[in-house]
Amino acid sequence: MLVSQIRILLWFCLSTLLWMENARANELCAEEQYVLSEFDNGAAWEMCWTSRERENIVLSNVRYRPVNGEFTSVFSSLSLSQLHVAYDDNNITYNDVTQFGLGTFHIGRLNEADCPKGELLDINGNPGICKVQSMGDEAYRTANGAQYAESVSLFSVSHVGSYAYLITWQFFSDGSVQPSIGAAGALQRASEHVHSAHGRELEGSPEKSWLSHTHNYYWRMDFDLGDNNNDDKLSELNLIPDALGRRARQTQTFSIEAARKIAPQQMRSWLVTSGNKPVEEAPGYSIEPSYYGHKLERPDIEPFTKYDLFVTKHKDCERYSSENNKFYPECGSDLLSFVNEESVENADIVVWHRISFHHVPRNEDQANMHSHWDGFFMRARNLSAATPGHNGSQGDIILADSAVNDLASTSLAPENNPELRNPPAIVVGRQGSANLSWPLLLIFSILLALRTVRFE
Ligand SMILES: [Cu+2]
Repeated sequence: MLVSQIRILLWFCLSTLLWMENARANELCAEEQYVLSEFDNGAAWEMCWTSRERENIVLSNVRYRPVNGEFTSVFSSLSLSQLHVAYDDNNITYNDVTQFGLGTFHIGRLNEADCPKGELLDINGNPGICKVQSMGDEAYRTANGAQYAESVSLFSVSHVGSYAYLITWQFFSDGSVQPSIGAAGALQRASEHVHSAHGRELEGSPEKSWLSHTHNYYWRMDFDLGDNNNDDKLSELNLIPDALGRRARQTQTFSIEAARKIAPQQMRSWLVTSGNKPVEEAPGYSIEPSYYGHKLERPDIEPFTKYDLFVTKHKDCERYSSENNKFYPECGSDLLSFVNEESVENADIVVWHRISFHHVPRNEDQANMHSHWDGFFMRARNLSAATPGHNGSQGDIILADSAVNDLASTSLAPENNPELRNPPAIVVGRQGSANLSWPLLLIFSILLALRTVRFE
């Protein structure tokens, strides 16, 4: 009798906890579009996804939970805002997102072999997204062992013409984010001019030349760091060399909309920060153009191609980096027209970034092209006071037991090294939720035990 009463009580608790977990998902989006990934170091990402006809995957309500912290907003939305492909003969320019779209029937149907160790998510009833949590490569190594760069990736494949684009968003346990795109499929265009300087004649493909072209990938990041949507800032970091071989750091914060160029000579990067603290101290992200070997500039034809990074004041009708007015005639045509001196102070800002890949066809591109990966990093900056997860207790997990004993009297021991002692996570804002995993596990265990009792 007592056992059945306990069981009813526990089922009630279990239902309540499950309801609370679902309520958490529903707070942000429908359960089937909600993604939560928790990592060994205690950090986590949560977000919602949707598939649009033009952009395909759009992520929204993207939040990070630092080690020892609570969930806090990072982006209100992330999307690919254009796939601009300019051919070297300038006979044609594709704007794949607005011309064809990456969603609906362009979405590749994935199978388990496409998503090893991952989970397939359905887009309108078909498996179209692979979500995979990965140990990744080494994040860092100490004298006694390695910690791996845990991450969660979402990718989807869009077939446009002969190309297949593997569009990927990767979120790391240290709070960093890496958008990337793999260009695969097959070559698209050939010219009948066999010796064209704009292309190459390939083995087994006589009397034509396959044309060189530039893939310009444009990402749109609507940053919303912390609770306040209107206190994010974009700053540019330049390191200016002098005749004595030194470099001085210069930081400029933009007060109005701006269009900027990648400048490797000045080690240029950009910082997105939140709140009123000085830029150097404020929590945020550093945008690093890691793959900038090529760059398309056609100022006479498409002036917006002169620039690589833009900051604009958020507008719903500014969604595509080019051909925007095809769908939103009330707004500008391209990124450069969005930059029209509006203030970005105390405003919701959107950051746009372009990476170019110039593709000279190779014999090896036929019949199937290997994926050529391009992307960039948004690295967590000032989100944690020290290496995330490498605090005293986590150190014990990383290090073997014997190693911990060996270290007890050295400066590497957590108690002797202030940097290793519980570095407090800096929380950008508060959008907390209780971690319900433990109570759920406990109740499940007791219920299981009671089941066993009954069957005996
Ligand atoms: Cu190509």
